[in-house]
Amino acid sequence: MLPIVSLAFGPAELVCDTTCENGLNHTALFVDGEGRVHVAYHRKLGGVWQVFYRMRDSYGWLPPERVVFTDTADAKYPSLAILRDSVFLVWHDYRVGGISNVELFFNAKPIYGDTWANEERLTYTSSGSPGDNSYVPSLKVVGESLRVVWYDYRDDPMAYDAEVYTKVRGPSGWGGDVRVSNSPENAWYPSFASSGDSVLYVWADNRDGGYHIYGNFGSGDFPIGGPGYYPDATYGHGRYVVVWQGGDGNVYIAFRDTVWHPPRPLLPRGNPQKSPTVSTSPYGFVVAWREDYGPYDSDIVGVLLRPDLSLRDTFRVSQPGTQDRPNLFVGPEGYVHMTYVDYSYGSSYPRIFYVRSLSPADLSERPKAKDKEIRNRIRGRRVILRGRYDPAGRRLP
Ligand SMILES: [Ca+2]
Ligand SMILES: [Ca+2]
Repeated sequence: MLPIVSLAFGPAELVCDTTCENGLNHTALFVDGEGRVHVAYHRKLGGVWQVFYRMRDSYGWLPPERVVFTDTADAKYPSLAILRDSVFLVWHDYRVGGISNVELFFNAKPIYGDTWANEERLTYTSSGSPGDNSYVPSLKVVGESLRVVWYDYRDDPMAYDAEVYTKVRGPSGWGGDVRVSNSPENAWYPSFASSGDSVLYVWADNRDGGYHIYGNFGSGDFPIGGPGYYPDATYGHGRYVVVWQGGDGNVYIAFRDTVWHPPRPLLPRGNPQKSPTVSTSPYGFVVAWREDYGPYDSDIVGVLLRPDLSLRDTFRVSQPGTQDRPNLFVGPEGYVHMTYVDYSYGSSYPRIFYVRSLSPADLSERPKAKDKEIRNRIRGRRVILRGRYDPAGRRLP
């Protein structure tokens, strides 16, 4: 039986309408403490992908800002974070050596600044072999610092052995590149989550023949589950939570409190499920993914989970055609913000939409308490109102 869909979303707002994509890193959306929505994406201009940024404040969407201006080389998959009133972007960029040497770049500006004047190249590997590439960075705030993870072919530029790397930007700038994974084969599409000084890295790893989900707390890789691809991770309520696209077409979830618990399919219902992402909320966790309902219709759907990861509610953002690659951000009040890529104009004409839930993510359990409160108030007023009143409610002498 399907649970009733009850978390509702407001109307979908178009963020970018002409050939734009994002979201493979799950971190192209950020909502700051003032409720401003920040989105990064790449958009095709004259046949070349360039990085853009756009903000929505209480007055609506501000004009898009172009961040990269190299007309001859692609720049793709920006990841975004806000820290201390500044916007930070990291992306992978083809300007140094094209497809033979993709490198990470970084830029930053004040939230209400209008120029991106702090561009910095973040990776400098050049082994001389083709394919010495750094791909799909994911940037997050960790304490008072920024941490980025990505996958990198510097250890085997013939492209059979990508490894996960990370680096941190503290008060004195970016530190050195640190290798995280130790796979004899490819380690792809990393995500991470942190609690205090502890950082869990996760990725898709093909050391076992076919891709499985592996993880690492900074020393020693371990298997988490699989077969699977495209993992995402979060920390909250005393738990590390990992989700991924399983090899059988279901989204899987696994978690660790003091030990790892076995993975399980999250909401198997016969439709292929892809590209999951997970976020902590004040009331538990939120997971969103792409679910295929037919060859030409996919929607973004998801679940609200209690802190113990039991199912509380589901949601579905219905739109004609194919929607994919949801990015999630749950604010401190529990509102669920999402962006996704819409392919309803065709796979060559992707667009980006933004939606926000109409209520916090605890909707399904709060109304009962609220109703009771309201009933009590009404009952109380009836007691007070006993006596003689005119039809407008004025007390008669
Ligand atoms: Ca390189
Ligand atoms: Ca759809």
